Amino acid sequence: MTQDSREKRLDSVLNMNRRSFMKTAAAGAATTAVAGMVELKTAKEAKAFAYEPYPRDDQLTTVVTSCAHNCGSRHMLVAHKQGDVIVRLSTDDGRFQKNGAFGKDTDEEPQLRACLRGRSYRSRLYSPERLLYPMMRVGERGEGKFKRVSWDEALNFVASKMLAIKQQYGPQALLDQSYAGASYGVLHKSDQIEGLLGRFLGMFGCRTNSWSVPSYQGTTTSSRWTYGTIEDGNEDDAFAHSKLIIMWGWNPAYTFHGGNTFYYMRKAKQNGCKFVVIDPQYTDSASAYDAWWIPINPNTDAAMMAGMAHYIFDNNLHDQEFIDKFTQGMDEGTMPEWAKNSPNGTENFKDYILGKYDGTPKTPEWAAEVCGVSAEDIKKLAHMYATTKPAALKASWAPGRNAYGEQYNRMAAALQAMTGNIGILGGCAEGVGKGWHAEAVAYPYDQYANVWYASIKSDRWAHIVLNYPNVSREEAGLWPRNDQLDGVVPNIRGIFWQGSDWFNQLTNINKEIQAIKKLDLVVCMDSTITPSGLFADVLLPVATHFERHDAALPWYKGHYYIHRPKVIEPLGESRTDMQIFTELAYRIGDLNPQGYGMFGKTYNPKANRDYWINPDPVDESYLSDWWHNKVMHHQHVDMSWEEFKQRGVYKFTFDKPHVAFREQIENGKPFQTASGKIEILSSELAKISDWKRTRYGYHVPSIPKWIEPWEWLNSPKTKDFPYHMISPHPRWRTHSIFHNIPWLRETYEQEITINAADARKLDIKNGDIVEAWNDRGKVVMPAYVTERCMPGVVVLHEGAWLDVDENGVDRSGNPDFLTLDEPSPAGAFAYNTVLCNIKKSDLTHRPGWDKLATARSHVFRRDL
Ligand SMILES: Nc1nc2c(c(=O)[nH]1)N[C@H]1C(S)=C(S)[C@@H](COP(=O)(O)OP(=O)(O)OC[C@H]3O[C@@H](n4cnc5c(=O)[nH]c(N)nc54)[C@H](O)[C@@H]3O)O[C@H]1N2
Ligand SMILES: Nc1nc2c(c(=O)[nH]1)N[C@H]1C(S)=C(S)[C@@H](COP(=O)(O)OP(=O)(O)OC[C@H]3O[C@@H](n4cnc5c(=O)[nH]c(N)nc54)[C@H](O)[C@@H]3O)O[C@H]1N2
Ligand code: SF4
Ligand SMILES: [Mo]
Repeated sequence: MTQDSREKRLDSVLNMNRRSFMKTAAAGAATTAVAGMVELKTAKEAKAFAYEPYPRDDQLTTVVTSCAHNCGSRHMLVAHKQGDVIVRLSTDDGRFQKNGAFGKDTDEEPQLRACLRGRSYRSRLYSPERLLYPMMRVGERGEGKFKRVSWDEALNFVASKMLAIKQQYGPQALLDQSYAGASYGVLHKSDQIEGLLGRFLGMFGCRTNSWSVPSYQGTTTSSRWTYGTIEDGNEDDAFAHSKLIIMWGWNPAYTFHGGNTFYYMRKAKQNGCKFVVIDPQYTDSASAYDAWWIPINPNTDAAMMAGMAHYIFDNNLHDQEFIDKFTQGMDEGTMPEWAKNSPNGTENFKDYILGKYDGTPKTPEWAAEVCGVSAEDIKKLAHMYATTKPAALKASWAPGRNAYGEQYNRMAAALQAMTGNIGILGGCAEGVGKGWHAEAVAYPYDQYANVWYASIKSDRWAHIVLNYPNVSREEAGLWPRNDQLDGVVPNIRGIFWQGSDWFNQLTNINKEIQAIKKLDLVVCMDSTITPSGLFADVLLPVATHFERHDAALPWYKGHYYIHRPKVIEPLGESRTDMQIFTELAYRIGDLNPQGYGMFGKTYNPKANRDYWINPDPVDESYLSDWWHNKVMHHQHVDMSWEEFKQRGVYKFTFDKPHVAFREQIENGKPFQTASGKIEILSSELAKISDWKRTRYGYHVPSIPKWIEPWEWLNSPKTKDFPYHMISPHPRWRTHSIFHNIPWLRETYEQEITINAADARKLDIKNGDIVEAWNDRGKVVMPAYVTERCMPGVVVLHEGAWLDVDENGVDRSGNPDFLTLDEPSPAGAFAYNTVLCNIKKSDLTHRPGWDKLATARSHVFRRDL
């Protein structure tokens, strides 16, 4: 085909009005809602309306699918359709699985019942903020002014810009900021490591990767150092067997970590299990389990744990047999020979705790000064933990999302090991806590995944852009390479967002706002007009998981697969991510046939160019291959792909609960570490002498230690900024997703939680509008005054949609205007290492750009 005729064909293909766009008047008509900035043509009248009338079940067809995103779990959604419109969503009622019957719900095969977010998904699908057409920026970057363009124009613009940037600036100029918005699908994946964007930019030959994960880089690094794997999690049903559950910085009532956690924890409670919560807030989990609440100064968990370890050693309550058999470096007797001559590995953990090296025994009294918990309580908890068997110390990720967060998780692992609670039913070794191993990717990801030319600590991008070329490799957190690009700090000229709202979710947004101005290309691929999208040059509308074919994976816990058929046709002109990357690859090949002639075919080997028109047969083929070759072959599932598609779910049943490291403890299988042991002394760290050449950049002790954070309640900075702000995850949102959902918004307000005594000092009453600020930024929101939060600490949930005024003040109450963009050496984001001040404000809070959502929780709290 000549270039000319191909262009013509594509022209007609790409600009074809394939569907009378909009069976969804709701979506079309209201896309003006981004502060009135986006103007679209009026949509055709709808044949069915997404919200009413309310049809009877026998008038509807039923399709099983799953909910989505990086939300802490993965549940079934059942779509009830009229024509091509979803009019109702329900959830698992037992009947879809093998041998299922209506209502089936057993311990072995519990229902995968959706939470309120999932059940509201219909209003996300048809939301006014839904991105329906490609758009290009017309105003200044960040001004939020866009015009609708054809796919042709948008894709050609991106393809030619990519080529120009790569040619001028080399293979590191484009930054991959894909994240987990769609990481729990098998085929349509957004992810830093296995995602579609990484594969696309890597194959194109121009990619800077973002290696540290916001969720749990401290925890991940700790789990890998200690156990050699992040699969250190039990399945949820194991909780039912615990006699003591310590929820350390863990609030599963809000922040999901698996689908049926609460169900099994309730069973534990019924069996007489005791519960403890260590958290600056008295959480709903604390109240649900009538737990002993131990409020703790944020960022001081490693110190409190060290105090517990001291008590346990001092009273000889540790499990010496377990220590001798399974650990390295817990005490002098478990130190390896080689460590004596290592640059960083001569110390053992017990002697550190007893104060042999620094003259400071880490007694409960010492710890009390640091963490604000009384020595009595530290001793009492240590005693409970060491003498109750089995006991689950579930050390969640938030206390690791801190300066030196990795030390907290390592310290927790030391406690888990010294009490012999690893590899046994009812105990807990988590860490990251990934449970059963899912077959996570469909071909073609197995090939060319994760090729990069520079890889930075993810929240350093703005710092690098603003200071280039005066940035050192350790400041950037560069991952080492074995070639001439080792240590070369990238000159970042463009950013891609796919499955990520990172501009809204990373740290120190004011710095990001400065940095983004300097770039040559910003591309946002999303199904929603997001706060990040407002800072893009090009918005590419992406079909949601209801509008494409895939299979869903559990989120860290759970052992099942859920089928995701294409439930409805893609809304507007949206295309799947896979279609967009495939077509972009072909276009780059058109523009530069010598260099990239095969790009499209290599990127998506099963597809031809007509994939843009109809992706279904190719997607089906990838997925059925995945099911046959991986699920059936590797995991010995005997259900056929056809049957799976017909039922919608496959739940594995195990003959006993899945417990991490059971094999190691029961049968002596080596751990996946260098020594084959649980490494309290990390072999890797012990051998490092030149820190600058590592991805850490700075010294990390080879054993768990308490290290003072940069800012916290005991630092001099409290003179100006006396409150420690933590920013946990919201119950009503998945990060920023669902912020614009009116049904959910009725249940909450983006508010800052403050202790009643602090509020009185500041003359702040419940519902008053307040501002919180530090030297990085200022945010405005209502106050929630309560005694459920300890004095000196304020709580502001992450994920509000940023809304900056002309003075740079964020009126939405997004905590990332106050967070610090300096990660911990091991890469942990320091989201919870924040001091600020707070006062009553005359400024107005703006709860969202969405016109429909209204927060009403204050109505119910008025008389508090
Ligand atoms: N202050 C503070 N900030 C935090 C945190 C904190 O604790 N405190 N937590 C951090 C953590 S742990 C995380 S994980 C991050 C989350 O940061 P993000 O991953 O940026 O947050 P999400 O809001 O989940 O954004 C995901 C985006 O992906 C889009 N998306 C979903 N599915 C698809 C798809 O199939 N294709 C495409 N192209 N897009 C899709 C969604 O519409 C959404 O806009 O936030 C971090 N931010
Ligand atoms: N509903 C909902 N569930 C989610 C998500 C969501 O956005 N919404 N996101 C998912 C994702 S991507 C992730 S990474 C996980 C995150 O899971 P987690 O990290 O467990 O969750 P967080 O909500 O950040 O924090 C949990 C608790 O830690 C407390 N905390 C904060 N700082 C400290 C501290 O320094 N010390 C102590 N002891 N406690 C502290 C908070 O008050 C909070 O109650 O959640 C997942 N689940
Ligand atoms: S927990 Fe997650 S997957 Fe489950 S229904 Fe809620 S938002 Fe959806
Ligand atoms: Mo996360």
